[in-house]
Amino acid sequence: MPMSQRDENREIYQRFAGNPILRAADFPSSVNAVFNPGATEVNGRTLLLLRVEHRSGLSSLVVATSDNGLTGWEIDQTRGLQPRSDVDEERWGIEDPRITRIGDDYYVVYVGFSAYGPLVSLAKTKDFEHWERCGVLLPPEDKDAALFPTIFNGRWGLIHRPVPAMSGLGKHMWLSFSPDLRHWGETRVLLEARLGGYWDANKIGLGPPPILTKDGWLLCYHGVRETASGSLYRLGLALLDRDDPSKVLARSNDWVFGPREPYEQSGDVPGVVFPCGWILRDDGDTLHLYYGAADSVVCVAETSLARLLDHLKAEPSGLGLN
Ligand code: BMA
Repeated sequence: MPMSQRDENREIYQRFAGNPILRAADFPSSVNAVFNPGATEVNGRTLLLLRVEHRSGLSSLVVATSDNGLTGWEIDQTRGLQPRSDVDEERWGIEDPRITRIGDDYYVVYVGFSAYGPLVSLAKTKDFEHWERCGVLLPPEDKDAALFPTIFNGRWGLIHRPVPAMSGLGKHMWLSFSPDLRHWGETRVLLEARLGGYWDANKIGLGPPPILTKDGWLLCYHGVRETASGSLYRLGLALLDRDDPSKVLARSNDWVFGPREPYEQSGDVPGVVFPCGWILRDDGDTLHLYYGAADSVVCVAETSLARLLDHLKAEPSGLGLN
């Protein structure tokens, strides 16, 4: 894809020169912002499930599609998911969808902004027009959740990020399992936020759903650094065991993607790159990462799966693969 002029070879992700690919002005109606999309493929086209923040401040999810995943986006406001205003669980909107495809079914795990704080909910669809709501999976405060596309010994796996009462000790990524997508248990910490001066100290959360690779489950996660001028959201990588995803095989020491361009540095929340979806293309190596920039617009960056795995293997974290 045509890259941004400023992307040098040492960068693992190459930004698309046409970023942002979608913004509020692209909507026929007046909306505040469009960001943090889930991503998948439907009938050979790229489909983004956009978080659209209305001028009320509340968000809903709207479909946009494109033939090549980069240009020619068509927004379809008849498809997507609206919050249920008649229930407490979605009182203040729905946000940040992560899409996991299993066969012809798309499982969308999203954040419900409930009357009691953010929680994790699930809805199922085949066409992003007709939906089966599966209800709340985990109570507040919890978010940044996605399903694995595989069943582990008869159990579904879900990565999520609860905020416990003693969250001063760190907001970590957790893993839970369920036999039926309703009852969740076997809950344990999966990846801890680091401490001190690290880029991912104190608060981390999953980005897009895990991708299965020859070396295990690849994770992209965000780390939040608090600075004098606000929070900086940057991305790191981790790798989990294919059969037992509670085993962390590798984790990047350094962040691999962070806010840099003007559209990432200025907006409603400056200094944020926040991906909820990525798509591995048919060559098995090209990976498109779809992310919200500055909580205002939607962007895409490209990388190579092999390059991400090589990066993880070369990390000095002591968790390297052999
Ligand atoms: C997180 C989520 C995201 C948002 C990010 C930066 O907590 O709420 O939706 O993009 O903060 O504001």
